[in-house]
Amino acid sequence: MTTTNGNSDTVPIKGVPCNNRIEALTKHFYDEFGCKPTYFVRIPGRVNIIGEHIDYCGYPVLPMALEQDILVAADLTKDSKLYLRNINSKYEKFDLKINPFEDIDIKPDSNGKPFWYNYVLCGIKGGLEFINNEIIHGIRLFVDGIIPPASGLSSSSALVSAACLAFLYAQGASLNKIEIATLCAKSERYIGTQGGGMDQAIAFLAEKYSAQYITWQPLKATPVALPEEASFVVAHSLAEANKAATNDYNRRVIECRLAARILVTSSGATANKKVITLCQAQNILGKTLTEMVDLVHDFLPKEIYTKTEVCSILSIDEKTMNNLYLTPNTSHLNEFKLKQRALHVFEEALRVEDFRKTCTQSTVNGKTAHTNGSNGVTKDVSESTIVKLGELMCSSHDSLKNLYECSHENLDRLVDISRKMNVHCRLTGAGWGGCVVALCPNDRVNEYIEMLKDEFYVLKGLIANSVHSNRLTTSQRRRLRRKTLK
Ligand code: ADP
Ligand code: NG1
Ligand code: MG
Repeated sequence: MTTTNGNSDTVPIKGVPCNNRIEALTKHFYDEFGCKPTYFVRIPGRVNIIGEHIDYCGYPVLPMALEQDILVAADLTKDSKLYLRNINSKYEKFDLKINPFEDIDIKPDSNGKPFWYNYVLCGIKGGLEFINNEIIHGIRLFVDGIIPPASGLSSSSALVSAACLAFLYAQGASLNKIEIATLCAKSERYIGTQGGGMDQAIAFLAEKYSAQYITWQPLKATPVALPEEASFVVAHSLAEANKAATNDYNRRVIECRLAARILVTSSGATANKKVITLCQAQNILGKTLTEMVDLVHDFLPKEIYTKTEVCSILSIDEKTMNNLYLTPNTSHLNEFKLKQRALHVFEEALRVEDFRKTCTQSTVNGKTAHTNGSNGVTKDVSESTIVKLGELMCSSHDSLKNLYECSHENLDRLVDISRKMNVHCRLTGAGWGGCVVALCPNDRVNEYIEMLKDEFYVLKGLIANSVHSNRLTTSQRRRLRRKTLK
């Protein structure tokens, strides 16, 4: 967070650059509200390296923060109103009287797509609950976001978290990083998706030059050293997917809940809580992750389970199933893929452990790795380590594509193109569009990026400059011409 002096000059705060964006935002703020912002909030996006769709099942994940962020200029008001503006004119302005005695209603548009300001309202609603509705100040917020939206890099959580933090700062509330990360995870669920908390955790607990191994209950982040010889390249598939606009995400969440309950019930065990995660099921049964994979084959052998079948296995009626396990946007579903989802979760959790162990092992092929800095942020690792990490990322993508069915043809295309260059990548974030993250040896990064431009972005019509089209083969050039003519 950074503050200004309330006059025309922006005062640089330690660790926060007084850059062009802060200056531009200050000017926009002044032009709109006739006063300078008194503080700024900055929340990063994230890239998840491995551990996809397992945070809400209680398993550890391995994300790191990105430079791209949501930056918000803010000021207090004497009324209890929210005045919300966005530097990007496609996001319309929004004002709201915050009445502490009335619930903030967060409704999507008539097509079920959330309004952009709903994410801000989620943060404020969560903040209000934290202060027991004892609002002292209203706020003016001006948002400048540069995380590609709906792309699996967590623009939504950065926006929710920035709003929640800005609001709580205005109320003089005090809470630590773990508390605010937990509060923001809860707040974002008001948008309708039952997220696991990874995005908000890394938003507040990230450290420079390091990924974080995030564990749950209690929430904890442990820095993980990444190979110095390789870079993580994030590439956009050019397909966007707004997670709260469909029930794809919640469908996976509830399939995992049902699978967890059936595994426990079918094993003859009991669970105190009605809704349990797959990780809780594992703990109740006292099994290893590999044994859980075997249990899935034993107790969830079918490709598809109907609602009637699930009710019969759990000895409950449909109403109980709807109320206990399903969400408003999944209660009409009649078919569930339980085996596939549970297999992905247990195997992905195994991959996270393998990935982390490979990164943190101190001796690689007889060669002692060295660490740099107190938390061991950089290391020497051999080529075989990078190959091993790449293979884990590759298996993760295959599982997300085939078992979890959350990929997209453009993401698969990027993965296939990368494989040709022996670079491994996987979709990152929730999927159905968005980005891939690739692990590429440093000395091949430029070549890799050029290859992605030639083989993907030029053919998709995003770049068609002569430098790149000159490098195309005749058939590629023909395809591009056909595409351009369409
Ligand atoms: P992501 O993978 O980026 O988190 P989501 O589908 O969860 O994608 O959320 C994307 C939504 O967040 C956008 O459709 C938009 O409503 C909101 N959003 C993201 N960035 C901004 C921004 N800079 N300004 C306003 N709204 C934003
Ligand atoms: P994105 O793609 O950023 O919306 C979502 C969830 C995460 C996690 C990943 C999949 C939210 C806010 N975020 O991320 O918790 O489940 O998908 O690993 O729901
Ligand atoms: Mg999101």
